[in-house]
Amino acid sequence: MTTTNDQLIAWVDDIARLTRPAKVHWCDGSEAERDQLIAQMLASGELLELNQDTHPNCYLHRSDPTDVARVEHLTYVCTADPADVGPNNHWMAPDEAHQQMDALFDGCMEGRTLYVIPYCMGPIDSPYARSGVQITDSPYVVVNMGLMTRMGRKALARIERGERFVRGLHSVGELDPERRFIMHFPEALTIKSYGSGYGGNALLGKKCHALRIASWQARDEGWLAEHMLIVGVESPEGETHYLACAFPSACGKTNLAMLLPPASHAGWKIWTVGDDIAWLHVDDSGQLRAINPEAGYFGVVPGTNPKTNRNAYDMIRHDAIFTNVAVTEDNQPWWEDKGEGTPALDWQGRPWSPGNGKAAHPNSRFTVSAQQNPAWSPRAEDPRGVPISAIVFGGRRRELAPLVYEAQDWQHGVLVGAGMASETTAAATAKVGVVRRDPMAMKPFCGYNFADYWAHWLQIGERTTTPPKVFHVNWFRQDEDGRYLWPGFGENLRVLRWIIARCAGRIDARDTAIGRLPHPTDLDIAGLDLSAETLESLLAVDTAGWREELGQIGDYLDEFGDRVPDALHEVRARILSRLD
Ligand code: GTP
Ligand code: SPV
Ligand code: MN
Repeated sequence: MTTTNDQLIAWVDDIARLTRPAKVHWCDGSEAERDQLIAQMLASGELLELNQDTHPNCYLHRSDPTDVARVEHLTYVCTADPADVGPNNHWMAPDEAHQQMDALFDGCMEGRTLYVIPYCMGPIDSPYARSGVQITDSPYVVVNMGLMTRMGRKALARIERGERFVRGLHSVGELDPERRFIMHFPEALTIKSYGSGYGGNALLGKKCHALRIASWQARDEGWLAEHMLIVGVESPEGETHYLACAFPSACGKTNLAMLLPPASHAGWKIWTVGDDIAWLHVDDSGQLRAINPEAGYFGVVPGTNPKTNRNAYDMIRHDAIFTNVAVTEDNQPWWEDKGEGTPALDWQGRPWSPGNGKAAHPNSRFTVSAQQNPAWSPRAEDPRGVPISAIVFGGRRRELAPLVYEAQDWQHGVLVGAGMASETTAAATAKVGVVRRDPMAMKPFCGYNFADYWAHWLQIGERTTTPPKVFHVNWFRQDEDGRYLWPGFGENLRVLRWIIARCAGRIDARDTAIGRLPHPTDLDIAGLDLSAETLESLLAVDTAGWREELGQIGDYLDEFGDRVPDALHEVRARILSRLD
């Protein structure tokens, strides 16, 4: 297989000349191709077979121990004007960046195969979908891209019809952290990634294309590319509302997107449209709609068990790739809070010993096709996407942020998003558990200046007939002993019900300085082991704490100077005066 697209041929030739592979393989996305790659990786040891009786077609990949998560300090956006990327990104001049990267790529594929992966982000026949081609020397990346995107012949056909495509060049290189960089050139629709084989660093369709490059394109073209799950909530009466929810990495998107209603909620159904990325457009009638650009899940494994997420637990029992989990004596995958079994070998393949830390890496992941999700929405392939009733922001906050509150209006909602903060997690290689600002959960992913991004959000609201309501949730409040106050997981449906009742105008709310909160009697907590005092503290507004928080949000906005839209300063002043 090759292509009729001359530009694509010329680019692949250029890259082959630079990287000097032994072979070039054009990926067609077929099952035969995938089976051949898996066989090849089993032979080379890049994949290990898991217990095929308990976990048919499941494999384990152990990544290099220095290469286990995204590397934000090595991730750059390279544009002509540094002001365009803002203080939220690392910047390098494009010429310098290309020079530095091309020196790394020089001859790096000698003796290896160069794979050409045409892929499509979004339903293949959607006007909102976008194309890309990734070049890589990693068969693991090829197989993962096959699960995560619409990959191969059909994607190439779109490009051959003349559609522009994002060019992603990737090599695992020497997996040397000193020779590792993830560079984006949004003005040239180009990505160059060297020295990592892990997740968002290496599966370029995901964070590099569908967020960093796409957010830049979306600003120019009038849409949004967001770090959001998309979920449909169907009531027993058969009414479905779709919510788009932005939570930072490892803060519960996959879990909420495929939530299993608890026994107390017979008749309720949850439909997953997406679990990590949403592309949002205002349609001709002024309605906000969302598609999921991805076709699979690259999800956090630890914590997945029949009680927290039965759907995910069942989904990853067959045809899944595990990265950096432990294994049991009989070669089943194992992870912390799996709820059964004991580890024999840890994620690095060493005999397990508690002295060596966790058995599974905290950022160990599964890759599966979305079609394996029992809650996969029939609307997930709808080329026009689904209509969005509400935007929900959320973070991991031990204190302060209540269980749920509603913004006063769209402008306030944009401030709530811009002021988001969350504790850092193992999804990136930095200290875990530190509260940091993570606007719209996009701190690591917005490909341009946050100030311009907030202005763009304000404009999107103006283009809708009625902007969706905006909410903020926090499943992670803790008591002094570090115990979670809210049960979370399936029980989060109780909060979604309140959100939907608000969207449908069926329920009243308690107006406070920071926004609208549920009257305690309006949140259905029947059957939960939750005292009145705990509920009260989950729904309390700590005035002094919020005054301090809004002060910090003000300082944060000031880091972005006079590009910050006035409206955000005005709303902040309004909230502050309400707190006095
Ligand atoms: P990325 O894929 O990194 O973008 O993460 P995500 O937002 O999809 O996070 P995910 O759903 O995978 O959850 C991450 C971790 O949070 C897992 O260990 C979950 O078990 C845990 N978690 C998810 N939802 C809840 C919840 O409602 N309460 C509590 N306490 N933990 C949760
Ligand atoms: C995240 O870190 O938000 C992820 C995992 O979803 S990765 O694909 O590695 O970015
Ligand atoms: Mn993510």
